[in-house]
Amino acid sequence: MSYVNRVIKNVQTRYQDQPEFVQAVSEVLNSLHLVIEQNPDYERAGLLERLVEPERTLMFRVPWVDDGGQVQVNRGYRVQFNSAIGPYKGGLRFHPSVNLGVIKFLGFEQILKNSLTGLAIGGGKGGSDFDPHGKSDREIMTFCQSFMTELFKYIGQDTDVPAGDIGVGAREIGFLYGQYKRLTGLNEGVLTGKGLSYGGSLARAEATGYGLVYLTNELLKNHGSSLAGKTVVVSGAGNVATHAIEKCHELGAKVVTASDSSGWIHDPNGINLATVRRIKKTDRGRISKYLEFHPKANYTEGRGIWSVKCDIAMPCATQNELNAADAEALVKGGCLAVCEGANMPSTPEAINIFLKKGILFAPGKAANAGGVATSALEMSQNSMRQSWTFDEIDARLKIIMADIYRDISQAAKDFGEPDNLVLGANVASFRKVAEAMLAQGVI
Ligand code: NDP
Ligand code: 2IT
Repeated sequence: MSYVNRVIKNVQTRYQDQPEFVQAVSEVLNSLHLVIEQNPDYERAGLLERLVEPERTLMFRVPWVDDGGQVQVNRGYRVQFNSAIGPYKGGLRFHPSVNLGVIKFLGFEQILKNSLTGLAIGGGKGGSDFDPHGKSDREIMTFCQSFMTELFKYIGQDTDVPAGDIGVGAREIGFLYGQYKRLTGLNEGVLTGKGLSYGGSLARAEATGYGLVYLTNELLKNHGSSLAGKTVVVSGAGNVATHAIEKCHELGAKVVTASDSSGWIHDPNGINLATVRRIKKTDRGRISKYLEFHPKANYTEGRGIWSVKCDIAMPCATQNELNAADAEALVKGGCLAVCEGANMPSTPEAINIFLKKGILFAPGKAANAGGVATSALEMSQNSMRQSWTFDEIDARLKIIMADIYRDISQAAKDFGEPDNLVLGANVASFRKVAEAMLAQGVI
């Protein structure tokens, strides 16, 4: 059995209770057969075994008191996966579905995504099974303070820099930052996605969604097309989705859907973003409320968003939200490109269908890397005690996304499958991590 297959098999056998982690590892390692064959020294160096084993895994109790005076207990996580390229960097997710396997899949993807940005950031991820839905601001604050009271011991501006992800936005980052400062006395860039008044970066909030659209535009441009006049299906209604919708509209495309974990809306006239923001961001309500403002739109409870006919699909909600049947529906509807805003939103079966049917496909670790790249720009500004303008950061983001597209398509060409950007992204990102790990010895 080949080295790659042996490592995949070991991970599969050992982590049967972590299906998302096994899925992410299998996808990446299956792209690496040729690179590994070309570099026999990798096996002797145990490179893949080291890559799939986090440098450090932290799990901790997060006790907090709810508004009724009842003590609640959640579990906190931080997986410091790989620091070969730089300090651990990656978001925190607060969602009831969070468990060790989910955080490990996100951390593993993050190593490779961060490598693609070309910036000096390693991979990490964390979070909790805490559900922010329906909690008061005081409960959110109390939870964040308790979470940070344990986490602060292990993070720092040069060691591990968390940020937001699902359920963690500006409000949560503010509470986490305040508690870190209170415990350490340090005003340092230990978190990214901070508010502008205390060290945050302009354009960080926009960066993932905008970056996704910039990369999509590069992809289309290189295939003789553009976003102008295209119909786009976006899932989600959070940070990534809303900024993707905004930039799509700016570039002349029409986004006709948005969704949350309850269901999805279809507005053939084009999604009214101000309404979505009012419902989801200001009121923290359900997307179904959209109909009260736009009665001609449709709301469907549950799944089914990918049955809407479109030119471009952008899954921006969560992992495995787009399966084989959804992929078939997109192909049937004449979809041209699928670009992932979320982390691992397409199942392996869905990706195989896209690749087989010649749909342009940009995997999340490349397409959504604009967020973490801009986090690294926030770290730079914090270290320099400077603030750059929105336009400066947006211009850098555009260049970073164009460079990522160039690097992954070049790697795909180098390995004989020019249209396979899954292969391109996995190989291009892995090569840099592998080189850094080899250079630093057995650690
Ligand atoms: P938000 O919390 O801002 O928004 C998440 C959205 O997805 C909400 O609309 C939420 O609905 C929906 N959602 C969450 N879980 C589920 C689920 N299990 N089923 C269906 N819908 C769900 O998160 P982000 O926009 O930040 O993150 C979205 C995706 O993008 C995630 O995969 C994240 O890892 C990825 N990502 C985020 C980056 C960032 O900078 N924020 C960077 C790169 C990737 P509801 O309101 O009902 O919870
Ligand atoms: O998945 C991701 O890249 C993020 N949630 C952003 C991480 C970050 O450190 O900005």
